[in-house]
Amino acid sequence: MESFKGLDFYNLDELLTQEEKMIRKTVRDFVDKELLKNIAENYEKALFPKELIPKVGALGLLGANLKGYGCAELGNTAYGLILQELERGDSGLRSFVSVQGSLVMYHIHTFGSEVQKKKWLPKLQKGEAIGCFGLTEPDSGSDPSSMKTKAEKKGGHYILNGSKAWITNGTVADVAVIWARTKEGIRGFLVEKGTPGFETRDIKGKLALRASITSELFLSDVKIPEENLLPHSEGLKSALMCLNQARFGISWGVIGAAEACYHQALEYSKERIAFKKQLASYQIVQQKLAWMLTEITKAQLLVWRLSQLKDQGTLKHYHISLAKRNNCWMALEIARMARDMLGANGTAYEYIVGRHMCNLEAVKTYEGTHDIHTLILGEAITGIPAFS
Ligand code: TGC
Ligand code: FAD
Repeated sequence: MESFKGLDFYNLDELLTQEEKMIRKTVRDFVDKELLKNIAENYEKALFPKELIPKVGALGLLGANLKGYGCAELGNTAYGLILQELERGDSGLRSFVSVQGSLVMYHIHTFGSEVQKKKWLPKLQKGEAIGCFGLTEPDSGSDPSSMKTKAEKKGGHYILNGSKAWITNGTVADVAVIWARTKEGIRGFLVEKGTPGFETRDIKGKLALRASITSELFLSDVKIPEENLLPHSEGLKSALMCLNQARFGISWGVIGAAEACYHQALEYSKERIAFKKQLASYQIVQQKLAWMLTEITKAQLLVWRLSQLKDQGTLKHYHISLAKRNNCWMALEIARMARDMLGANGTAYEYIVGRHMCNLEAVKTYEGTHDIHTLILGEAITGIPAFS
């Protein structure tokens, strides 16, 4: 089959700078050479390709849209294109880069002290340290405001008790951002690997994101110095601000997975013969391809505008919800349709569509489910919150 050339039905490349196109090409080549060669096997064996971490660090992909501390200081379109190309390969590596950059580094960058920034950001940027972001708990995902994890101030320390579930990178993280309830409200803390009372365990048997590490975190009388409180994090709002960054990246990223599925479905239907003719010659198949192309093009236009709004500082969280909700739905529907168009072959690891389809089920759920983003939009439209 032909190698991937991108999908640009509306000549949107005309809106990109030379630098943005060069960055996209660099990441596209990296994904082709380094990620795709082993991803089917990694997925089957449920292995995250850890060996790629120093490479994504060296390419400047971690925290790429942040300023200072060794970060690449790229614009938001370039950052989006990076995530798009990574997710064309697999949502797992894109998740790693999203969590490290948008949830952990952004969090320390925005709410941390200068000491915390100098200690962690350069190492996280190079991939020499790994971070995770612990918001979800076994009994609360969509509703993080009912978290049970507590942090009690005792002298110059905080004592943390509780647990977190479904945390990307949990068992390999050198530093965990832990959200916990204090007398003053919900705050973010840095808990370092090896701190007594802090244990992690991988979640096994996942159907989705198998080439990604997902873990449980357990905190039992974990004593951390008060300097590990993120001094500028204030309430759940600070956590939600981190989610905005990751949701923005996911809105871009899933377009890559959708493009990969479209490309494979198109190539397959041109080669596969049924009833003595190419599949691509049948009207039902062409209708499916036309629908896919239309939805991908609409999604590309959404994120292009989203990046403009982010660059000019006028982006609102409900703008991001519209794109996260639409683009995850679009990518998942395209992956399901492409899987179907490949018949039985679509269920095999040799083809990419089944893997993307399973991944996208999780991507639609994390960072706010489809329903939660519907409710966020409902509140933006009516002014009436309908979460509870
Ligand atoms: P609510 O009372 O609505 O809001 C509390 C305060 O925060 C403000 N706010 C936001 N601010 C910035 N960004 C946002 N997205 C915001 N959403 C709300 C809000 O205006 C209010 O401010 P103020 O000044 O009045 O205090 O809070 P709520 O408890 O009712 O919850 C709202 C809800 C349901 C939308 C929110 O909790 C939510 O988004 N839930 C979904 C949880 C979620 O997305 N979890 C993701 C965990 S991390 C993850 O999944 C990583 S996956 C790995 C990867 O990224 O690859
Ligand atoms: P629930 O909140 O229990 O929702 C179950 C169903 O109920 C959903 O369909 C939901 O839409 C619906 N629902 C909930 N509330 C309402 C309502 N008010 N009205 C109507 N319907 C409603 N979390 C982190 O903190 N850090 C991570 O790094 C992280 N990584 C993840 C990696 C993976 C692979 C996965 C699968 C999840 C990860 N998560 C992470 C957790 C993720 O954010 C949550 O799974 C997600 O927020 C949904 O929460 P839940 O699973 O508890 O579902």
